[in-house]
Amino acid sequence: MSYVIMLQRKKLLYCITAMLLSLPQALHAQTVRIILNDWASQHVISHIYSQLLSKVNIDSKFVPLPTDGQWYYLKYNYVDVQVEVWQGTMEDKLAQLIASNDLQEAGSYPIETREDWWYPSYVELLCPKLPDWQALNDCAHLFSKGDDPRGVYYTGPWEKNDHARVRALGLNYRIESLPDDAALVTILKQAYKLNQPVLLFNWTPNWVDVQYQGQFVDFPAYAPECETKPEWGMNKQFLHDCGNPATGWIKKVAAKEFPKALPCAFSILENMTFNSSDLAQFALQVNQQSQSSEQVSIDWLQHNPTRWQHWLTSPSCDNRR
Ligand code: TMO
Repeated sequence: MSYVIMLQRKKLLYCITAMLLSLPQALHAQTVRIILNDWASQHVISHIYSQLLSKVNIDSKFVPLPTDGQWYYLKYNYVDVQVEVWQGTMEDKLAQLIASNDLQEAGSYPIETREDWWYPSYVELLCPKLPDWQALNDCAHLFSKGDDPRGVYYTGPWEKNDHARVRALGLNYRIESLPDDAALVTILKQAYKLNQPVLLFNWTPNWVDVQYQGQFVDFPAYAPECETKPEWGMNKQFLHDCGNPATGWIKKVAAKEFPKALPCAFSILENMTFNSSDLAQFALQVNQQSQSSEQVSIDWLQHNPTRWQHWLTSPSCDNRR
């Protein structure tokens, strides 16, 4: 008998300890932690979301994280939201966390994306068989630098499979990884000014759509098996003998607990939507016109009340405005 009582006491003690331990967590949960990655439109939308939250009296803060590192933080609830998850660069990890029920999707934007190797149109005068990827090796010298005869492909911190693709497709290229979109912008602008061949990671929608003419390289068409079954595709030994999806999605995601913890904030995330020209315009203002992403977000909210006002009107936000 006394043994049972002791057990129950112990249980109670555990309960109280657990409650005390989770208290800071619960208080903390009121501030929405928004992930900032490393390209312009993602920054602008993060700022817009933060300001929408402030209109319903919800605090938020930004947590800078690389795309690769963000999944751990989302899974363990150290951050709440990522507003721009692109298929071409982030599908693998996203799919894993959805499959293990560790992440909450919050809808897609009505946007068709592409993220892949890209060159300005004037390069085709020197390498007319482009955009076919099989032209790349014959034209490697156009993109080489210094004594190394291999072509150079510039990319950012996002794309994970380039080395594997270079190997699987036998490309005579080396990869230079740059820290963020601004570094890629510098390379592209410089080459464009001098009409020099350049091969770099680009995506659409982006400011480049509005300012420059260019093409994505056509690699063998993407299929999910290309990344999971070595025997798929032209190289029977290696994965990644294909391009990125030619029409990819962009999704919004949240930590698993977020919808329950802050239903109003989650409903705003779900309602918030942007189209291709919005994203291209955001990138243009930041990457080309040197405006801060915060300023771009303030301007957008000022000029587009009819777009966002109804994003704040879900019943879960009723007592907040
Ligand atoms: C994820 N990104 C837009 C940089 O390709």
